[in-house]
Amino acid sequence: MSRIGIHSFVWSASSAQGDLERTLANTKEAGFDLIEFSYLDPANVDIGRLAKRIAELDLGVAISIGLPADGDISSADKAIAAHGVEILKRTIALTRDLGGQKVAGILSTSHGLQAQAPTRDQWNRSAGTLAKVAETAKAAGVTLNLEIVNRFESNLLNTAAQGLAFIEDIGSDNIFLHLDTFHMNIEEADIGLAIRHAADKIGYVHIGESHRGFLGTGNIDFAATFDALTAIGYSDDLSFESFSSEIVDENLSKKTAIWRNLWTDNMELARHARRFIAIGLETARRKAELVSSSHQL
Ligand SMILES: [Mn+2]
Repeated sequence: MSRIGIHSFVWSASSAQGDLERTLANTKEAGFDLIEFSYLDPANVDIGRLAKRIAELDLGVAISIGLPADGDISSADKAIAAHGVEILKRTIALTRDLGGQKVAGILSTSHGLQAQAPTRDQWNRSAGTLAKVAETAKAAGVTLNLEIVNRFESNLLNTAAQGLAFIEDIGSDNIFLHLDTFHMNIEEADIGLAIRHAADKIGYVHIGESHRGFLGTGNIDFAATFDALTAIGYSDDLSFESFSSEIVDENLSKKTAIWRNLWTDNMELARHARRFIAIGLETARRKAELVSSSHQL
């Protein structure tokens, strides 16, 4: 059974201890199994206490980031690339210290609109670096899950097939794909077919609507998405991701172009998403049972 998670920015973009603990309480109250902290800045956080609270609430935890322009591991600038490695290593350690097993997000390049086409050198530099970072992650009991995002947010990996080729080049068994329905809806020929194609390399999934608001109120074919996840036997984590101008993170809100207020009541949004994903998965399972049942007399 997949754990159903929620992106922390549904609740708050703050890294203050009180806000983080409220985020955990809200996550539990809305019925989720896992919290995905994004850009968690540990400067003013008692990590031991936060880890204890996560364990007490019986929640899973994952951390997602997008590398910044001055920490792009695909850069030819050695100082920039080294800064990226430092960020990745810090994120791995933080994930481990919170009791988590997954680092997700845009890890192969910087997050944001690029003015240049990608190059083979850029690909090779990123792959070579990730091969080493994957070993650090493995020693910490953490996997790296590369989020495949649309063309406006990265120039290197925009489809699951590109991600598979990239992982093959890296040659590590500790790197997986982090797929996201919002991005897949823009770039993939077919979300369901792409999920089936990537099958056993999928380590993390974001469930987000085409406008990033309430699930089912946009144009994403969630029935096909849940059917494909069921068909490949996906039992790993699925997290709901939604953004509104209601919760603003200076960095991420701009990079992801969150200009509209798509919701104001985050508890209502979260409870709806939890039900939507659970019913979607259950419906897919029931359909799969029906089509495989011979109903022999
Ligand atoms: Mn995402």
